Amino acid sequence: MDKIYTKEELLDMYRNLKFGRLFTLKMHEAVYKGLIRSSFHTPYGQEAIGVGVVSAMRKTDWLAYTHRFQTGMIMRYDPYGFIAELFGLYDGIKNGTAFDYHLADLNETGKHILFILGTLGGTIPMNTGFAWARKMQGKDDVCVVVHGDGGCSEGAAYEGWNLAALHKTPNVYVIVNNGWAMTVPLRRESAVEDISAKAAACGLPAQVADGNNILKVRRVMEQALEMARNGQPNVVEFKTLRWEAHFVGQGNDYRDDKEKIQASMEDDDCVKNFERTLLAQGVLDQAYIDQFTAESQQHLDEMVERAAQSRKSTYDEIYTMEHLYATPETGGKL
Ligand SMILES: Cc1ncc(C[n+]2csc(CCOP(=O)(O)OP(=O)(O)O)c2C)c(N)n1
Ligand SMILES: [Mg+2]
Repeated sequence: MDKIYTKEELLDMYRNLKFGRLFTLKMHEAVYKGLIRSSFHTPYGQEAIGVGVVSAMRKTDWLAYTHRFQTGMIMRYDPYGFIAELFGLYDGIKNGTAFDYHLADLNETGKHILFILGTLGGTIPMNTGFAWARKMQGKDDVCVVVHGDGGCSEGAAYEGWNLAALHKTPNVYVIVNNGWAMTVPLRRESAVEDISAKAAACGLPAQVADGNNILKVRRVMEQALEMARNGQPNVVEFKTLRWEAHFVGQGNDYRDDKEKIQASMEDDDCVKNFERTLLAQGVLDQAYIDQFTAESQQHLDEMVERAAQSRKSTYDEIYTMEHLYATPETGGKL
């Protein structure tokens, strides 16, 4: 039977989901205002995956995220620090040196964010190794490695999955199958529609679920985490659709599935669907939605204004940053 969540758990998921959508809209606007000068990869349409996955995880479980996983990341990190980091400014989580894609926090008492590589696919074997090391150390935390459909078409992914299945590393591999990798549709990158079938061929149990239904995402993820904690690495594939271009400003002319996008926006919007479900169950009412939306928008406006006032890190500050370089000032340690 499906797990039943408490009202507080449901409201918590809702707030994170709605805030994630509003955050995306605000960052989209920030690109056009010239406040974000790196690429911003909008997660429109797939926000439920970030929220569902992170809400199922323990804070001590490790997360290797992707460039389109912002809704999960702002649950782990203070959104203000994340915004200032996106703006490349001193107030950012890594003082504006990592932007949104190269944050890592391997401190035992920190945010448990794993290293990720800009080279797609490589994150998978690297964090299979990390999980293997944790197992050898006798820890019971799970390493969740998120990847897109495109990233899973890189050879490195299969090396990682093979090692995981063989050595029973405590990993859950999350595949966000949104039908596109940059300008390449799924049908031109993979002969198999369910990418997870390829992980299954390596010996990993696989589940496929609707990524636009936050409750399904969370339930499937909870099962996957339990399985991994009990010694069985596995893979979950969430089906969704990328609504926009790869990054803000790319343009969407190459998309040949505009009708599908339209239908998804109208009938399969993860935020609207969850709102409808919670309204029908009486967990919240329209007044709650309106008030939360207004408060979140104000909060986002204030954070953007404050972040925009932050300064850039100086050369000397960057050079001596402990989290970037091992220097004489840090005693040669990272
Ligand atoms: C090995 C490699 N090839 C190409 C790129 C450039 N690149 C960055 S993101 C991306 C598309 C990724 O698609 P997917 O994994 O499906 O994630 P999505 O953008 O859909 O979330 C590409 C091709 C890269 N970073 N690494
Ligand atoms: Mg993709």
